[in-house]
Amino acid sequence: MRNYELWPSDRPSTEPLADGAALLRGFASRNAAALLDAVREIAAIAPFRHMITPGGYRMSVAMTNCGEAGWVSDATGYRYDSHDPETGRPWPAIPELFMALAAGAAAEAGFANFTPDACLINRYETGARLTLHQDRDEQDFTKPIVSVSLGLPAVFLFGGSRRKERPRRVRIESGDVAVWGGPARLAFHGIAPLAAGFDSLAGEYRINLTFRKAL
Ligand code: MD3
Ligand code: FE
Repeated sequence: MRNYELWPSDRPSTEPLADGAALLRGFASRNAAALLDAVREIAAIAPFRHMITPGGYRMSVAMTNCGEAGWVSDATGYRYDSHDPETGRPWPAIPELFMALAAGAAAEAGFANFTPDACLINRYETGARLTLHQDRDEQDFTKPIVSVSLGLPAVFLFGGSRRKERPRRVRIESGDVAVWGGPARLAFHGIAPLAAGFDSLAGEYRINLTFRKAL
């Protein structure tokens, strides 16, 4: 994997989303091309696949991982696994550029020394969506989750700690980074069905990186 320099944002702006959650608009925009190059290198080793939910549904979002632990779903449930079940090989390492970006964004939002060991990579095509859920397969909920949006824009659904609370809708664009920690760490969230479009770097896709401390 070639090494890329982390470029600082050219238009820093932080929007508070909720207690513990911040949206860093454009935080990753100058690194988008390098991040997408790295995603292609990862996917050459651990290909994108549509996982099956424990309920037996094929997810519309295609996924892969890098890091010591990768998030997987199959008929037996959700888990973090050190190996890719499709290839039997360990997940590729998290590139230095990813680590620097995740730690930098977390620090900007008030979470010092964030060292993720898992990076789930989601690929959305037209119509793909993620229904409201909580991320609770990780060991330590005091650590934040950092998410990086690349490619086509999307509508992020951000609810409360109970599923019945009606979610807010926030439009997110390529280069936007969100940090979810503290009281927001277990908030329900999802992605509305992706609208068709074309992005000069990612083509017909939206790519999302979520950095987690899973182990
Ligand atoms: C809010 N991914 O992979 S990232 C996921 O854009 C996931 O692909 C979405 O939800 C995506 O699990 C949204 C934003 C996100 C991630 C974790 C959160 C929002 C969160 C944890 C708590 C609250
Ligand atoms: Fe999630």
